[in-house]
Amino acid sequence: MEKDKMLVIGASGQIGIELVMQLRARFGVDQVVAADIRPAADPILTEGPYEILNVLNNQLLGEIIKKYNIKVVYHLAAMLSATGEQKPEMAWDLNMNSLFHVLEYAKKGWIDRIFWPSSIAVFGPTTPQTDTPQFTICEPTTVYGISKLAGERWGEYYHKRWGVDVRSLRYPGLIGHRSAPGGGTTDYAVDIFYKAIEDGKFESFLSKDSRLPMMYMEDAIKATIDITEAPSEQIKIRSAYNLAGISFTPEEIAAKIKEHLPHFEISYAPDFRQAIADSWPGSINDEHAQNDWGWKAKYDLDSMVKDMLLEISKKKDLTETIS
Ligand code: AKB
Repeated sequence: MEKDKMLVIGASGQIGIELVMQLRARFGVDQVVAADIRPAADPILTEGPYEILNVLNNQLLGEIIKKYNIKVVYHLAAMLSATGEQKPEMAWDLNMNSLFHVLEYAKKGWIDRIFWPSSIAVFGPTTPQTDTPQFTICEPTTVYGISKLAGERWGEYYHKRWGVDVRSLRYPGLIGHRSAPGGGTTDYAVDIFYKAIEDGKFESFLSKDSRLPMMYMEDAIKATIDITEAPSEQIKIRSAYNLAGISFTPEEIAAKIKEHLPHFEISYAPDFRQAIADSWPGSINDEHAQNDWGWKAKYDLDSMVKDMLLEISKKKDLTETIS
């Protein structure tokens, strides 16, 4: 039997690069087509098929789906929370219309399965802030959050009405060493590692006690592949699953980094992103993901910080600076 071919849209982004690598390692290099609006951000991406694709170009998307006989689409392209507030119309256009393109190809039967990420940005100031339940008040205040919430509703609608097999996770802030995030409110939690290693100091754009849900990239990739590969009947929620990893504040992560880099100093200069962070919960309850398809995060703050410092200093040939 021919194995399902996969397309990763947004392959040059923070999650895309790592997802393509993992999928190719598991299913074979030629099974996974990487696509992005820009040329490959990492040479590893062009070890297999790589296509330049603006996902708003619906015709080209269709041609790529046909050309490779794609059956599974991971649609990661989106404008995130901070950039979305600078360009609200563009964010809405990209985040919504690209999703419709993919949903429609599934409705027409060209593709069989879709993974599309939602985010903790669907929550807002009226959401319970601690151990946020799966089913709760969602009144997002950012255009990104509004687009993700609308996308969740549309995903569930396409599933119920036309049987489209769409699966989604509410990603927390994602932390990885292979590629930089772009335009998010949780990006500080990646930058802090580079600045700690390179400069010994970091200025946080969030206040010291802004607690946010985060996750190490290895866990996020595992969750993404696990939910997409799970038997359809296990996926009982077709909007998006809550997903929990590690919750911490800038002060707490700085203290952890200081255990390895004693001279590291953090300072705080909150900017417009503070209001976005303040509207999001501090921790997430993901028992539905645990019960339905067996989700469990592996990394805690200790192991994530150790791994990030080690991997970044290896890249920079600075391993001896980490204790
Ligand atoms: C962002 O900060 O916008 C993203 C997210 C939480 O979805 N990382």
